[in-house]
Amino acid sequence: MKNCEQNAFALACERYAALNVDVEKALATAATVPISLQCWQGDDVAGFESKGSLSGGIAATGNYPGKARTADELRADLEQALALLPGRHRVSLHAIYADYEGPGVPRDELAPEHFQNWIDWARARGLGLDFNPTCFSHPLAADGLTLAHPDAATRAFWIRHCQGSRRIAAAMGRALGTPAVTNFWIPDGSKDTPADRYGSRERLVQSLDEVFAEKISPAENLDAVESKLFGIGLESYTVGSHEFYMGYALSRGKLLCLDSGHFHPTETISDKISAALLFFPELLLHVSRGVRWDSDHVVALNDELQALMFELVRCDALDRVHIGLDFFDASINRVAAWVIGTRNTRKALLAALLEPREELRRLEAEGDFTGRLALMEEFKTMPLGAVWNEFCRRQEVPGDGAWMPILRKYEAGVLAARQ
Ligand code: RNT
Ligand code: ZN
Repeated sequence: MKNCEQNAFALACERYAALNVDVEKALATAATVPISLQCWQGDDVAGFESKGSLSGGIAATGNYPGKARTADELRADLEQALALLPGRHRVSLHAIYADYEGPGVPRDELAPEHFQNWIDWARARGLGLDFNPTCFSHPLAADGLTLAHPDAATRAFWIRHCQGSRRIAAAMGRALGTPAVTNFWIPDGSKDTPADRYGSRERLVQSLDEVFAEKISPAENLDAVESKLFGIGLESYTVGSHEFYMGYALSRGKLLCLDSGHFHPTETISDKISAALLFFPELLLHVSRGVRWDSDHVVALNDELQALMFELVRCDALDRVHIGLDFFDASINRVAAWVIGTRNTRKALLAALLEPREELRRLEAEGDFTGRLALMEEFKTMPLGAVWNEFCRRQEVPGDGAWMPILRKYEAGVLAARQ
């Protein structure tokens, strides 16, 4: 078997070399690009704050056994997932995952000390951390409005929470020596047609300006804002639409976050990358998979994921685009969901790095669109799998076909004991 795999890799290298593709270079780059794992896949976006239910127009469906109930369990699950993932990683935390002893702290009083356990854990494992204020699953977000709320006191509460979140993120960035990307996503919108859209959007601008008033070094924290098309129960209007945040982020020097599940079904974020990169120094991605009403299915190795990774590589933008994951599925083994979605993301990245870019550009420049199409199509059946398994071997993680047995053991041992 070992010999077969080595032969398969050697043959694959020959095929790519014939197209002038440097496989070694692709392997080296694929290993260094960080992918940020969303902590919330581990427990259906529940967090440790209360027993309240998930709100904000998002939903995790399913009740697969074994979900993490404590920060220690969540970290154990993350470690199991990370052990099966090649390449560099970060972990993205939400404010509701604060981990501390003693009485509960209101969200607008959360501070770096409530995340010290996470920081210590990340430092010990060489992981960077990213952060998200949690503007949902809370009584003050019950009517679907937070930073755009008409009530000034409610708005002020969420502003304080978002301000505190930036300080928490900066502490993480400082402690770990790599800036945390703090992503601001709010659910604000309405189920039915509003009479005054301008007012709520104007309030959101004012709230965000207050949130970002404090100067924080980009060496410690980077702010991103995330748009959305609609949420469940918020079908008619979203305050933070794509145009809203394009304008806001551009005028305020913030990162634009593009979530692949947040646009019309035939509208893809892959096409937005090159346009946005001409105006934004940096972007954040929420790599996800929209299926009908749900924007958060586990990332599959499909055409859109591949198109997205092609764009990052073709635009030479791997150092300007932060890759974060954003899916949550409670209907399958949650640790496996991380592994499947993350491996797919990096596999698509590796495929993009193996693209015969120069040859395709040459054909395009010469107006040979027939040749371009022929090569793009034939590229799809190039021996990516052999290169991927070699990549996993060098990164000292199991190749395809070899990680699932490890996870089944983890499920039978650790997860089953959580009943
Ligand atoms: C919701 C947004 C947001 C959340 C996370 C949990 O539609 O995509 O990014 O999924 O913050
Ligand atoms: Zn998202």
